[in-house]
Amino acid sequence: MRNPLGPKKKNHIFIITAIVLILIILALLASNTIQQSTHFKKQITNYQKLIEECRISNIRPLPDTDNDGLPNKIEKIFGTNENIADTDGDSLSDYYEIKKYKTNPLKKDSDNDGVEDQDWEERREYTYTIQAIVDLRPPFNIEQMNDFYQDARILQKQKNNITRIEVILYPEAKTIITPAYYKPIKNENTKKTYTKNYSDEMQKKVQESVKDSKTDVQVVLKILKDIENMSFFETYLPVSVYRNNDGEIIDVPVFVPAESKKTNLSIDEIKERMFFADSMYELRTHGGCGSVSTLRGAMFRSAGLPEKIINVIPLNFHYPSDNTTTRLKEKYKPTIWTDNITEGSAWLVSHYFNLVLIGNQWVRVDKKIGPGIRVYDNGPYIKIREIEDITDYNSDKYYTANPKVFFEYRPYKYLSVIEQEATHI
Ligand SMILES: [Ca+2]
Ligand SMILES: [Ca+2]
Ligand SMILES: [Ca+2]
Ligand SMILES: [Ca+2]
Repeated sequence: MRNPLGPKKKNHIFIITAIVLILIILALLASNTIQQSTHFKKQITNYQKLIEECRISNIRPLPDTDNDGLPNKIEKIFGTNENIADTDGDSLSDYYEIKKYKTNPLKKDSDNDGVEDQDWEERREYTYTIQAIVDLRPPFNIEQMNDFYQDARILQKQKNNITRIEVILYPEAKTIITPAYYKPIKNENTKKTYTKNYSDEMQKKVQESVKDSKTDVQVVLKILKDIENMSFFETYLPVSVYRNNDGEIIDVPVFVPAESKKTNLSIDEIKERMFFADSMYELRTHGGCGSVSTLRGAMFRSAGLPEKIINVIPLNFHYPSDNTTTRLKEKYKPTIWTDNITEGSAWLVSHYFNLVLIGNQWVRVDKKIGPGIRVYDNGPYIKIREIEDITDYNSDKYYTANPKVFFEYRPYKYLSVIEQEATHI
């Protein structure tokens, strides 16, 4: 006869052991998650620190199988799929969810409120954003206005060739710069243009100067360093471009401001110093943003790094009494903020810098790599388009340093600028 208590007792012991085991497993999992997230934070912080200290040239290339901008190593930490750019299929890439929107890359609907993460308003709930409603005249490109730092959509076509646009800026978006091993390439974005007119000799010299660079990031840093040591000629580069019926450039008159000390030079001599890359490189001189992005661009192209120029406009330009302007001024402490504009004085209508293909991502490059929406000591800026060459400018009618003309045509006019804090922490 079997002891009636036997199996029951055994059952109890079994259940208790099972519960204890489950508890141990749960505790281990929890501590592992905590460890993982602390470990992750530490890794990201170290990575960011390296980037911010501009020691990026020391970072070895990291494989990024799905080419979404997140190296496999970082995907492992987040639990995202290193073979799929958009793990949860909500149409936001893993990189954008983690670094731009701060939404959950593993859930289509991060906060379970029934609205998926890609929704225009929903994705503003997880990070600080600035919304600008702006009336823009051409030239601008709405597709190119959507990138890692901002989203844009057309609200309404207005009269007189004006388009009302909503732009959302993501000031907290920080690029992960993943270098690739340096290998010069030849394509559309490395060829010569009208002003990026690098000669064979210039190309040879540039390639010679970067020959010890192991990664594309090192090449970029080397070129930036070289430009730092060149001399500054003149801020102005207001150009008008005259083309014939076939669209070929016939003349590019350069406007020299009255107060310029360089007026004893001929127009051609001025162009040599601030307009054409080949002679700028030879004379080791350059002008303001449009000029220096031409020189930089020609040097990147010479080195076989694909490059474009981007055109940005300053945010909230002429509203000195507006509350948001005051706050943004405090936040970003821009060194140029045009409250009082006088005719003929140098003032900022728009700004130019470069996009360079680094490790398969187009990265913003100004004086440094990855400046985000804040360039130099100014900002924030809104990107309006990408161009190949500074003569694609063709907007001198509107974007002029003459305030009278500027205010008459209003190439852009902000109707409102509103900040919004994240509602989820
Ligand atoms: Ca990846
Ligand atoms: Ca991925
Ligand atoms: Ca996603
Ligand atoms: Ca998501």
